[in-house]
Amino acid sequence: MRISKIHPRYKSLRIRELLVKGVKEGVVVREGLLAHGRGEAFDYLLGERTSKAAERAIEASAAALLAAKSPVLSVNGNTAALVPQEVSRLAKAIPAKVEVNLFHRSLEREKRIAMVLKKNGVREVLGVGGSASEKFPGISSRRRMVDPGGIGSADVIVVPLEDGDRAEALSRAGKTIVAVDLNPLSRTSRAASITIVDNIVRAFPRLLKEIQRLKSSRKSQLRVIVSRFDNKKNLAMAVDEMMDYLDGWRGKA
Ligand code: PTJ
Repeated sequence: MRISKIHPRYKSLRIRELLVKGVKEGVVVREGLLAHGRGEAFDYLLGERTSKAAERAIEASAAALLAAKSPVLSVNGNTAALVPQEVSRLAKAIPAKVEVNLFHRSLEREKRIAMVLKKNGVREVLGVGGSASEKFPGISSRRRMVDPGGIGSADVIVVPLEDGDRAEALSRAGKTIVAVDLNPLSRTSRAASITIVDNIVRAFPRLLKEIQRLKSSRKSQLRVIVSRFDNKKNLAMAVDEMMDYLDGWRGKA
Protein backbone atom coordinates (compact mmCIF):
# COMPACT_ATOMS: atom_id res chain seq x y z
CA MET A 1 0.00 0.00 0.00
CA ARG A 2 1.30 3.50 -0.84
CA ILE A 3 1.13 5.82 2.14
CA SER A 4 0.93 9.55 1.60
CA LYS A 5 3.76 11.45 3.30
CA ILE A 6 1.28 14.03 4.56
CA HIS A 7 -0.73 11.42 6.46
CA PRO A 8 -0.51 12.38 10.17
CA ARG A 9 0.53 8.82 11.07
CA TYR A 10 2.92 8.43 8.09
CA LYS A 11 5.93 7.23 10.10
CA SER A 12 3.97 4.67 12.06
CA LEU A 13 2.14 3.38 8.98
CA ARG A 14 5.42 3.11 7.07
CA ILE A 15 6.92 0.90 9.80
CA ARG A 16 3.84 -1.30 9.72
CA GLU A 17 4.05 -1.62 5.94
CA LEU A 18 7.76 -2.49 6.06
CA LEU A 19 7.01 -5.30 8.51
CA VAL A 20 4.04 -6.61 6.51
CA LYS A 21 6.25 -6.60 3.38
CA GLY A 22 8.89 -8.42 5.44
CA VAL A 23 6.36 -11.12 6.35
CA LYS A 24 5.33 -11.51 2.69
CA GLU A 25 8.98 -11.88 1.68
CA GLY A 26 9.77 -14.40 4.42
CA VAL A 27 12.11 -12.04 6.33
CA VAL A 28 9.83 -11.28 9.31
CA VAL A 29 7.87 -13.93 11.22
CA ARG A 30 4.21 -13.29 12.09
CA GLU A 31 5.28 -13.12 15.73
CA GLY A 32 7.36 -10.13 14.65
CA LEU A 33 4.12 -8.23 14.01
CA LEU A 34 3.01 -8.93 17.57
CA ALA A 35 6.40 -7.81 18.85
CA HIS A 36 5.92 -4.59 16.90
CA GLY A 37 2.49 -4.06 18.50
CA ARG A 38 4.06 -4.38 21.94
CA GLY A 39 6.77 -1.96 21.00
CA GLU A 40 4.43 0.60 19.46
CA ALA A 41 2.32 0.71 22.61
CA PHE A 42 5.42 1.76 24.58
CA ASP A 43 6.39 4.21 21.85
CA TYR A 44 3.07 6.04 22.42
CA LEU A 45 4.03 6.36 26.08
CA LEU A 46 7.29 7.97 25.02
CA GLY A 47 5.47 10.44 22.77
CA GLU A 48 7.17 8.70 19.80
CA ARG A 49 10.39 10.63 20.32
CA THR A 50 13.87 9.86 21.57
CA SER A 51 14.00 10.48 25.31
CA LYS A 52 16.87 11.98 27.32
CA ALA A 53 17.46 8.53 28.80
CA ALA A 54 17.77 7.05 25.30
CA GLU A 55 20.21 9.81 24.28
CA ARG A 56 22.45 8.92 27.24
CA ALA A 57 22.22 5.21 26.45
CA ILE A 58 23.08 5.90 22.81
CA GLU A 59 26.19 7.82 23.87
CA ALA A 60 27.28 4.96 26.16
CA SER A 61 26.56 2.38 23.42
CA ALA A 62 28.62 4.28 20.88
CA ALA A 63 31.51 4.48 23.34
CA ALA A 64 31.28 0.76 24.20
CA LEU A 65 31.21 -0.22 20.53
CA LEU A 66 34.17 2.00 19.63
CA ALA A 67 36.20 0.72 22.59
CA ALA A 68 35.38 -2.93 21.82
CA LYS A 69 37.90 -5.44 20.48
CA SER A 70 35.34 -7.51 18.63
CA PRO A 71 31.91 -5.86 18.34
CA VAL A 72 28.99 -7.64 16.64
CA LEU A 73 25.58 -6.43 15.47
CA SER A 74 23.05 -9.24 15.87
CA VAL A 75 20.24 -9.06 13.33
CA ASN A 76 16.77 -10.66 13.45
CA GLY A 77 13.82 -10.45 11.07
CA ASN A 78 12.31 -7.19 12.37
CA THR A 79 15.69 -5.44 12.37
CA ALA A 80 16.44 -6.53 8.80
CA ALA A 81 13.03 -5.28 7.63
CA LEU A 82 13.18 -1.92 9.43
CA VAL A 83 16.80 -0.73 9.34
CA PRO A 84 18.94 -2.74 6.87
CA GLN A 85 20.77 0.35 5.58
CA GLU A 86 21.55 1.57 9.09
CA VAL A 87 22.93 -1.88 10.01
CA SER A 88 25.26 -1.62 7.03
CA ARG A 89 26.35 1.95 7.86
CA LEU A 90 26.93 1.10 11.52
CA ALA A 91 28.94 -2.02 10.61
CA LYS A 92 31.25 0.10 8.45
CA ALA A 93 31.52 3.05 10.83
CA ILE A 94 32.37 1.11 14.02
CA PRO A 95 33.62 -1.28 12.33
CA ALA A 96 31.63 -4.32 13.51
CA LYS A 97 30.73 -7.78 12.27
CA VAL A 98 27.11 -8.59 11.38
CA GLU A 99 25.51 -11.88 12.40
CA VAL A 100 22.03 -13.22 11.73
CA ASN A 101 20.58 -14.78 14.88
CA LEU A 102 16.94 -15.77 14.92
CA PHE A 103 14.48 -16.90 17.54
CA HIS A 104 12.32 -18.59 14.89
CA ARG A 105 15.23 -20.11 13.09
CA SER A 106 15.20 -21.57 9.57
CA LEU A 107 17.94 -21.73 6.97
CA GLU A 108 15.57 -20.19 4.43
CA ARG A 109 15.03 -17.09 6.61
CA GLU A 110 18.71 -16.79 7.47
CA LYS A 111 19.50 -16.71 3.76
CA ARG A 112 16.77 -14.18 3.00
CA ILE A 113 17.90 -11.87 5.78
CA ALA A 114 21.53 -12.19 4.66
CA MET A 115 20.40 -11.27 1.14
CA VAL A 116 18.53 -8.16 2.37
CA LEU A 117 21.59 -7.07 4.36
CA LYS A 118 23.98 -7.64 1.46
CA LYS A 119 21.69 -5.70 -0.89
CA ASN A 120 22.03 -2.82 1.57
CA GLY A 121 25.81 -2.94 1.56
CA VAL A 122 26.81 -5.40 4.32
CA ARG A 123 29.89 -7.19 2.97
CA GLU A 124 29.85 -10.32 5.11
CA VAL A 125 26.96 -11.84 7.05
CA LEU A 126 27.83 -14.39 9.73
CA GLY A 127 25.54 -16.96 11.33
CA VAL A 128 23.98 -18.44 8.19
CA GLY A 129 23.52 -22.23 8.20
CA GLY A 130 26.53 -24.29 9.29
CA SER A 131 28.66 -21.24 10.10
CA ALA A 132 26.62 -20.90 13.33
CA SER A 133 28.41 -23.97 14.67
CA GLU A 134 28.97 -23.08 18.33
CA LYS A 135 26.40 -23.87 21.01
CA PHE A 136 26.17 -20.93 23.43
CA PRO A 137 25.48 -22.20 26.98
CA GLY A 138 22.30 -21.29 28.88
CA ILE A 139 19.99 -20.59 25.92
CA SER A 140 17.11 -23.01 25.37
CA SER A 141 15.88 -21.66 22.03
CA ARG A 142 17.57 -22.27 18.67
CA ARG A 143 19.17 -18.88 19.17
CA ARG A 144 21.91 -20.76 21.05
CA MET A 145 23.75 -21.60 17.81
CA VAL A 146 26.25 -18.80 17.13
CA ASP A 147 29.17 -18.15 14.84
CA PRO A 148 32.45 -18.75 16.75
CA GLY A 149 34.07 -15.86 14.87
CA GLY A 150 31.09 -13.58 15.54
CA ILE A 151 28.86 -13.62 18.63
CA GLY A 152 30.86 -16.57 20.03
CA SER A 153 34.00 -14.48 20.51
CA ALA A 154 32.50 -10.97 20.63
CA ASP A 155 33.03 -8.69 23.62
CA VAL A 156 30.24 -6.19 22.78
CA ILE A 157 27.00 -7.28 21.07
CA VAL A 158 24.07 -5.16 19.92
CA VAL A 159 20.84 -7.14 20.34
CA PRO A 160 17.82 -5.24 19.03
CA LEU A 161 14.24 -6.41 19.68
CA GLU A 162 15.17 -9.45 21.68
CA ASP A 163 13.43 -12.04 23.78
CA GLY A 164 14.99 -12.11 27.26
CA ASP A 165 16.77 -15.49 27.39
CA ARG A 166 19.65 -14.74 25.11
CA ALA A 167 20.40 -11.32 26.55
CA GLU A 168 20.58 -12.91 30.02
CA ALA A 169 22.84 -15.76 28.84
CA LEU A 170 25.19 -13.44 26.93
CA SER A 171 25.41 -11.11 29.94
CA ARG A 172 26.16 -14.05 32.25
CA ALA A 173 29.03 -14.95 29.91
CA GLY A 174 30.55 -11.53 30.62
CA LYS A 175 29.75 -9.90 27.31
CA THR A 176 28.64 -6.28 27.13
CA ILE A 177 25.09 -6.27 25.79
CA VAL A 178 23.57 -3.25 24.07
CA ALA A 179 19.80 -3.74 23.78
CA VAL A 180 17.36 -1.66 21.76
CA ASP A 181 13.94 -2.19 23.29
CA LEU A 182 10.97 0.15 23.62
CA ASN A 183 9.86 -1.71 26.74
CA PRO A 184 11.98 -0.57 29.72
CA LEU A 185 10.43 -3.33 31.87
CA SER A 186 11.36 -6.28 29.63
CA ARG A 187 13.79 -8.97 30.75
CA THR A 188 16.09 -7.98 27.88
CA SER A 189 16.10 -4.35 29.01
CA ARG A 190 16.97 -5.40 32.55
CA ALA A 191 19.59 -7.99 31.55
CA ALA A 192 21.48 -5.70 29.15
CA SER A 193 24.51 -3.64 30.12
CA ILE A 194 23.16 -0.67 28.15
CA THR A 195 19.52 -0.44 27.09
CA ILE A 196 18.40 2.07 24.50
CA VAL A 197 14.69 2.53 25.21
CA ASP A 198 13.76 3.87 21.81
CA ASN A 199 12.32 2.79 18.49
CA ILE A 200 15.05 1.18 16.42
CA VAL A 201 14.11 3.38 13.45
CA ARG A 202 15.14 6.43 15.51
CA ALA A 203 17.85 4.81 17.63
CA PHE A 204 20.07 3.39 14.89
CA PRO A 205 20.47 6.64 12.90
CA ARG A 206 21.28 8.45 16.18
CA LEU A 207 23.74 5.75 17.17
CA LEU A 208 25.49 6.21 13.84
CA LYS A 209 25.79 9.98 14.44
CA GLU A 210 27.16 9.34 17.92
CA ILE A 211 29.71 6.84 16.57
CA GLN A 212 30.86 9.48 14.08
CA ARG A 213 31.10 12.10 16.84
CA LEU A 214 33.12 9.90 19.21
CA LYS A 215 35.16 8.10 16.54
CA SER A 216 38.39 10.01 17.17
CA SER A 217 38.17 9.85 21.00
CA ARG A 218 40.86 8.01 22.93
CA LYS A 219 39.95 4.53 24.21
CA SER A 220 40.49 5.72 27.79
CA GLN A 221 37.90 8.51 27.26
CA LEU A 222 35.45 6.02 25.76
CA ARG A 223 35.87 3.69 28.74
CA VAL A 224 35.11 6.56 31.13
CA ILE A 225 31.83 7.24 29.30
CA VAL A 226 30.89 3.55 29.57
CA SER A 227 31.86 3.24 33.23
CA ARG A 228 29.79 6.31 34.17
CA PHE A 229 26.68 4.78 32.64
CA ASP A 230 24.30 3.01 35.06
CA ASN A 231 21.68 0.95 33.23
CA LYS A 232 19.33 0.55 36.20
CA LYS A 233 19.23 4.31 36.81
CA ASN A 234 18.82 4.97 33.11
CA LEU A 235 15.86 2.55 32.85
CA ALA A 236 14.25 4.29 35.82
CA MET A 237 14.77 7.60 34.02
CA ALA A 238 13.10 6.18 30.88
CA VAL A 239 10.07 5.15 32.98
CA ASP A 240 10.00 8.61 34.62
CA GLU A 241 10.00 10.25 31.20
CA MET A 242 7.05 8.08 30.16
CA MET A 243 5.18 9.07 33.36
CA ASP A 244 5.93 12.75 32.75
CA TYR A 245 4.64 12.44 29.20
CA LEU A 246 1.45 10.80 30.45
CA ASP A 247 1.11 13.46 33.13
CA GLY A 248 1.05 16.08 30.39
CA TRP A 249 -2.07 14.37 29.06
CA ARG A 250 -4.02 14.67 32.29
CA GLY A 251 -7.24 16.50 31.60
CA LYS A 252 -6.47 16.73 27.88
CA ALA A 253 -7.61 13.30 26.67
O1 PTJ B 1 13.18 -12.72 13.71
P1 PTJ B 1 13.16 -13.64 14.89
O2 PTJ B 1 12.79 -15.05 14.53
O3 PTJ B 1 14.45 -13.62 15.67
O4 PTJ B 1 12.03 -13.11 15.91
C1 PTJ B 1 12.06 -11.77 16.34
C2 PTJ B 1 10.97 -11.46 17.41
C3 PTJ B 1 10.93 -9.94 17.55
C4 PTJ B 1 9.63 -11.99 16.91
C5 PTJ B 1 11.36 -12.15 18.74
O5 PTJ B 1 12.62 -11.73 19.14
C6 PTJ B 1 10.34 -11.86 19.82
O6 PTJ B 1 9.35 -12.57 20.00
O7 PTJ B 1 10.58 -10.76 20.54
P2 PTJ B 1 9.65 -10.27 21.77
O8 PTJ B 1 9.80 -11.20 22.93
O9 PTJ B 1 8.28 -9.94 21.29
O10 PTJ B 1 10.39 -8.93 22.18
C7 PTJ B 1 10.55 -7.89 21.28
C8 PTJ B 1 10.79 -6.59 22.07
O11 PTJ B 1 11.11 -5.59 21.13
C9 PTJ B 1 9.57 -6.12 22.86
O12 PTJ B 1 9.96 -5.76 24.18
C10 PTJ B 1 9.08 -4.86 22.10
O13 PTJ B 1 8.60 -3.87 22.98
C11 PTJ B 1 10.36 -4.41 21.42
N1 PTJ B 1 10.14 -3.73 20.12
C12 PTJ B 1 9.25 -4.03 19.16
N2 PTJ B 1 9.39 -3.21 18.10
C13 PTJ B 1 10.41 -2.37 18.39
C14 PTJ B 1 10.90 -2.70 19.69
N3 PTJ B 1 11.92 -2.05 20.26
C15 PTJ B 1 12.51 -1.05 19.54
N4 PTJ B 1 12.10 -0.69 18.29
C16 PTJ B 1 11.06 -1.32 17.70
N5 PTJ B 1 10.67 -0.94 16.46
